[in-house]
Amino acid sequence: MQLNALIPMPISAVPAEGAYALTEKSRLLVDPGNDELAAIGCRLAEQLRPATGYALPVIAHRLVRGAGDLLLTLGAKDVALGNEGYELLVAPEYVRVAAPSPAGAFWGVQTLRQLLPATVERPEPQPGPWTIPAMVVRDRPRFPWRGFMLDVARHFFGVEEVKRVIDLLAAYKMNVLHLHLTDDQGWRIEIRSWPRLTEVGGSSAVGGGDGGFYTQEQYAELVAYAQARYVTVVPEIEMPGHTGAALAAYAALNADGKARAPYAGTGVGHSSLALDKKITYRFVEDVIHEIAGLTPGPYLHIGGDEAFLTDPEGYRSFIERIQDIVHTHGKLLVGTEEIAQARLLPTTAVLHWASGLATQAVPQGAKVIMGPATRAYLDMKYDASTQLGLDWAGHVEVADAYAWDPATQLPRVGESDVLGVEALLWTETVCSRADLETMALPRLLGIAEIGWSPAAARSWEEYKLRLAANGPRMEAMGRQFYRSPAVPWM
Ligand code: TNX
Repeated sequence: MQLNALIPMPISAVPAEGAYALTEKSRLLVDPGNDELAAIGCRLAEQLRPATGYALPVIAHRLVRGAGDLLLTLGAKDVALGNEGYELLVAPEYVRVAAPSPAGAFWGVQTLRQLLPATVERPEPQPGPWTIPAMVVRDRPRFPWRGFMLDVARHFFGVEEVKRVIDLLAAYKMNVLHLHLTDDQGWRIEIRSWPRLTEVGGSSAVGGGDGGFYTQEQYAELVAYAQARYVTVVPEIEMPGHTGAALAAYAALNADGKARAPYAGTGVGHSSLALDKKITYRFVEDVIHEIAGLTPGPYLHIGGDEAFLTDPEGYRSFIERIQDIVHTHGKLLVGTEEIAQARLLPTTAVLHWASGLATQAVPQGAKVIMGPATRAYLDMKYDASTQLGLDWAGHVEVADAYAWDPATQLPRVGESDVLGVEALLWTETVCSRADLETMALPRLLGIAEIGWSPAAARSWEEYKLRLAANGPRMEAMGRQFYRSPAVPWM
């Protein structure tokens, strides 16, 4: 029963005799001497305590296990599990999550959570019982990049809201949060050497709202929160287009030396950094320097799309120059597929969203992240009756977001050229938590599965039943979601 509700579907799950029960005597036993594993155990205990009401002590000790105990161990030496794989043994007497790495153990714990009744996600005591049918799960992801982009520039989302997003990503084994931090309508991250970026650029939003921004302390808190959940934050500072907020903050960045007015509309392609001004490169250097310092992860994203005000040659040399700056700061570049028109380093990755330009990245050795707008843009309306959202890429029903494969999207971009998948939520029409969740859910779960589960095992007819079974779980987590008529919700 619960096995049929897992998302993403594991590579293999073999049922066995009997069932495990979590009880008030259960303890969480973790390998001694490993703080990271102990932290994963503590987080699991925190998640299970409210609904179960059990004490669930976390004990870093190789104790003889007792009935009902949960074990987390890095004892799995199986190289086939890779960096993020795990083995989950559910026996009548105990449960053991074994992985070669803490990340794998963390993903194994997420599977374990989903095997418990959905009510375990509720914030207040529930009757239980907390049983799981015995089984052995062996699992690992298909792609290393399983991403979600949140546009905090068009409408701002504060620290608590983004933490809720991180919780959601982690629950479905997504491991990249790409934050679109700057655009025409807003600049959302404090840059100490250029304070007007947030003083001026932070105070606008689509529709003329209040805006907002993260101080560097707040941003660091978000990054740490994500890191503790094995989610890498990829910051995006968009350039050379989509720079209206910076151009409003600093007159000198404009080609004509005049500050632009703050922009609250939803048009695109009408702003550009001045590619032939020296100050532009000092600005980019300073910003990348500060952002790199806030980023433990390997990637910095520079956007690069819809740079309609630049000529092709100027655009190419600008991107190459920025790529060098990012590289000099010890980071790897990510951009939209337009940057593949420039000379790319083989460590660079490009996002495919709406053209075939990503194919030009592959002969250069660069990798492709698949986020086709017709499948993975969570700001597209589900159908004609959807209140929020846009429709320039068509309607994206829940089945459309699920029934596609990253390795067959573009000619000459095959499995080994693909770094992973990304679901993107642009927020021109998305203002609140409810808006965010009803556009992201349930389509995000489909993209999570595409990034994790083998293609051969996937079919919409089977998936929609698991998705239906996930309805009560999303509800128990306090999430809003779109009840597509194509899904037989329970
Ligand atoms: C295109 S996707 C854009 C965004 C918009 C989005 C709306 C991309 C790289 N550029 O600036 O917000 O469409 O769907």
